[in-house]
This record gives sequence, structure tokens and C-alpha cells, in this order.
Amino acid sequence: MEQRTEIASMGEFGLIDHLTRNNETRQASTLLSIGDDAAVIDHFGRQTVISTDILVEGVHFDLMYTPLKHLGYKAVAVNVSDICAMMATPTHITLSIALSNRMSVEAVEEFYEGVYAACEQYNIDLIGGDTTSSQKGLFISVTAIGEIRNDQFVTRSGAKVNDLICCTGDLGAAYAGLQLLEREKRIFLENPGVQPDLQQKSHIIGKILKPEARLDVVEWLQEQQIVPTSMMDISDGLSSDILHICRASETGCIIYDEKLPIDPETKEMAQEFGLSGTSCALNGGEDYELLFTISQSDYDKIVLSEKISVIGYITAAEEGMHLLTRQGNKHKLVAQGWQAF
Ligand code: TPP
Repeated sequence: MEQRTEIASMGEFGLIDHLTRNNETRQASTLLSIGDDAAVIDHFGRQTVISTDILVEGVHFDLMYTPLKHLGYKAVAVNVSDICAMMATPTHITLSIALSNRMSVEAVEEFYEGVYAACEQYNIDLIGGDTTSSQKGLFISVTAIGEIRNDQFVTRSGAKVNDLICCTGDLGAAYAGLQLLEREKRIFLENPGVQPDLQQKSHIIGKILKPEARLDVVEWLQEQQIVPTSMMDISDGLSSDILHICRASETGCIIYDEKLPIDPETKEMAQEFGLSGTSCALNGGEDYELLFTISQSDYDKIVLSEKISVIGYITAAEEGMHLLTRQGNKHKLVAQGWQAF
């Protein structure tokens, strides 16, 4: 009988490893290939960064509560975030969409309004793409291109023992926002007359519907001449993503529970859902904040930024990956973030 392996048994990253195990690098200009937030090529002497992300209706967004303008903005922002994660400056995007005939021209225009707003925000050009039809809802694929200033791109694999682990912004808010929107959707479907109760939750709703890539932080790090030893963006959740840095760098880590930046709105929402703010921050995903490590000598500069929190430090691989609670209890960090399959 023909062998049949379930994709779920491998997971997203196992599947990628499996499919690319025989992929060869033929061009001397390929500086960094599959496995990081973006690839890096030497394009006639300039280091160019390239990344692609797909957004699929029903998997990445629900049009019942996602305004199309926000969706257009988010499709660009999440790709720009991957470029930022290499310490690069985004310059261009291509956009491919598969549209169901449920959508009107006006609806697609609204989506493009968001795309153009993001291009303006991040100072990038939309330079091409593809448009086709879909029988199964809306598919969006963006390819983003960026350039490395100062020949110093940052990968996931350079973290060293005793480096400090930093993240930008706050964590868990997008997850809390998603839970709120899903709850209000369920209530609305059961009682169509009821108005959604989203008042005073603008931060968490904003984080899920209209995230921002942290280009501001990349620029700040460049101004301060801080080169992180490793970096990625947090899309699947801190617990999953810090493991990527530790595995790629062959290290362990300690994360301090009490140092995780969690917005009061996130904590409040978590409580309503019987969760802890910490579990939203660790396992929620879609934060699109930057997660990076710096050498201790950069600490004095890092503390100058209100946008950055130091949340832990890198240890030797044998020490494993742990969360340290305020009470001094050590819990093994398990990747419990978003799983694509
Ligand atoms: N279901 C809906 C309808 N909307 C959502 N936003 C989610 C689930 C949650 N969700 C979708 S994708 C994702 C999460 C938490 C994680 C990031 O997606 P991925 O495709 O892995 O992004 P990448 O790492 O490629 O940037």
C-alpha cells in the first residue's frame, strides 16, 4: 500500500525541513536560505532580504469581523515585520490575491486602501503581483523585499550564553483581541440584534486587526549602533519563537515571568476567559513584536528605550529553556504557540 503520512504529524517546521532537505544552494549570491524570517541574497553588492507570507480566509482572518481595509494593512505589515526581523529596511512588495466572486470591486478597493496605507506608513512600493479567482474564499500572498544597511543582517542563530533576551511592545494582546472578537461573533450569531461589546478594548482589538511592524525599533537600534546577536519576529507566540532562537543558536534560556510586558487590557480579557496574562503572552501569537538578544554591554543603551523590555537571558544548551516565576519556580518552556497544522 502507498505510504500516507498526515501533515499534522510533522507540523509546519517538520514539513518544511522534510521538503527542503535536498534543496541545494547553487548561487554564490545566496547568503542565507530557507529557515529564518527572510532569505538574504547579495544583489550586485547589496544585501537584499526577501520574505513571503500567505494569509488565508478562515485560517488567518475571518471577514465577519475583519474590515477589509485593516486586512490589506495587516497583509503588508506582517511581511514588513519579517524584513524588520533581519534588521533590514523594507523597500518593495508584490501582492497576489485570489478573490471569490462574493467580493465586489468596491470591497477589493477597500482592501487596497489598506495596502496603500501600509505602503505609505513603511515607505515601500507595491511593484507587482497576481490577481486570480478562488472557489474557497480570499487568499493573500505578499512578498516583501528589503535592504540591509551597513552589511549587518541579523539571523536567529547568533545568540550567545549570557546575552540578554529582549522584546518590543507588549505580548498576548492580539490573542486576547481575537478571543474577544470570536466571543462577540458567537453572541451575534445567536442573537443578531445584540450590539458587539468592544468598548474600551481598542488596544487588543487594534493588535489583532491592524498590527504594526516594528520598523521604528529597527531604526532606533541602528541609530544607537546596537546590533542584536539574534533576532526574529513573534508570530506564533513567545514560547514557540524563543525556542527557534535557542535551537538555531544551540543555547538554552531563562525567561522571567514577571518581566513579560503585558498590557492591562490583555490581563483583563485573559481573566474574563479564565486564562492568565502570562499564558496569552507565551502562547497567543500574532504579536508581530521583535524578539532579539543583545550582548550585556548594550544593556545601558537598551534601557533608554521605553519600547523594549529585557525579559530574560541566554544560557548554555544543557540548561534547557525555562520560565522563572516570581516565586522562584522554574517551569520548562514548551512550544505551545500557534500551530499551522
Ligand atoms: N483564526 C482566525 C480566524 N484568525 C486568527 N488570527 C487566528 C485563527 C490566529 N492565528 C492565525 S495565524 C497565527 C495565529 C495565531 C500565527 C501566525 O501565522 P503564520 O502563518 O504562522 O505566520 P508566520 O509565522 O508565517 O508569519
